[in-house]
Amino acid sequence: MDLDSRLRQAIKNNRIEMYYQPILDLETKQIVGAEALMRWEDEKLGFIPPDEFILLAEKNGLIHRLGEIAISQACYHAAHWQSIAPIKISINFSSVQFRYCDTLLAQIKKGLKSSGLAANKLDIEVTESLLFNHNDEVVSLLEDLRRQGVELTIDDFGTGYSALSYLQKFPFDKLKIDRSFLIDIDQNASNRELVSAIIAMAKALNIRIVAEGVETKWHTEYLLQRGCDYGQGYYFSKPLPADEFEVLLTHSR
Ligand code: G
Ligand code: G
Ligand code: G
Ligand code: MN
Ligand code: NA
Repeated sequence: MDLDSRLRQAIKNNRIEMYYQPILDLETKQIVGAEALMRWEDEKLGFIPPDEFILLAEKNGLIHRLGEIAISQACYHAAHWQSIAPIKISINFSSVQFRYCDTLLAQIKKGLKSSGLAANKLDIEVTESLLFNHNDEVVSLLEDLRRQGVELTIDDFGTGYSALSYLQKFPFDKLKIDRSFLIDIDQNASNRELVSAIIAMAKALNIRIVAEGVETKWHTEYLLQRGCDYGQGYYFSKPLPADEFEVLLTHSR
């Protein structure tokens, strides 16, 4: 069976599962959110890397169905976790999912409604590429969501065609610094200056900053000292299945 058919089967058999990676307030060290990350474990092939199957799904159209699964699972879990802590849930959306804005809006509304999750607990992560070739429909969808209280985050910041003008044109709440900038930051002075500059720029625009790929104590201290708001990475926790994330969240309180 080819990967395409396997993915169809996996969707049918509920083999697509969301994992959750905590996002911490760097100052208080409290978990303030979680990023939902999609996982597919094939019976024969094991875990298929998300980069691989999401690219495939973007090509064969299954991405819209995967998006629906991500929204419904993540909203369901996040609604349940509100009784433990008032955390936000971040969901990734690829630009292809914005090709059908009506469908996407309907999926998000349904996810919120059927889970009972408040819109202000939902955070939507999009990449710079969405804005590179944007159309008016995308802009009004983002504005519509934001009016309802949904947060917008620009993901993988600094890796795409960064036309900085969009940061002023679009109403982003947060900016996520791509983890590639942090990898060797303790030794690479130019990456260090880049991270510093990104944080300063976001602050000037009143956008909060998340650093991903936080792997060491050094990272957390550097980021905190530079005024970065939130951190996410293996230093705190890898992405976890919902039940394991729930244990972590419970014990962190
Ligand atoms: O854990 P990591 O290997 O999870 O994820 C690889 C990439 O796959 C991430 O950069 C992320 O953007 C993408 N990804 C993970 N989960 C989802 C999802 O639910 N929807 C979309 N569109 N992309 C996702
Ligand atoms: O999430 P992270 O970047 O750590 O994941 C790297 C790869 O390992 C991903 O492609 C993912 O599908 C897979 N993976 C994530 N969590 C687990 C896990 O708990 N067990 C196994 N075997 N693979 C995982
Ligand atoms: O959507 P996005 O590209 O931002 O997805 C985040 C990716 O980063 C996921 O693949 C996740 O497993 C991975 N990730 C999360 N924390 C770390 C980390 O500390 N180090 C590395 N190398 N990868 C991480
Ligand atoms: Mn992301
Ligand atoms: Na990223």
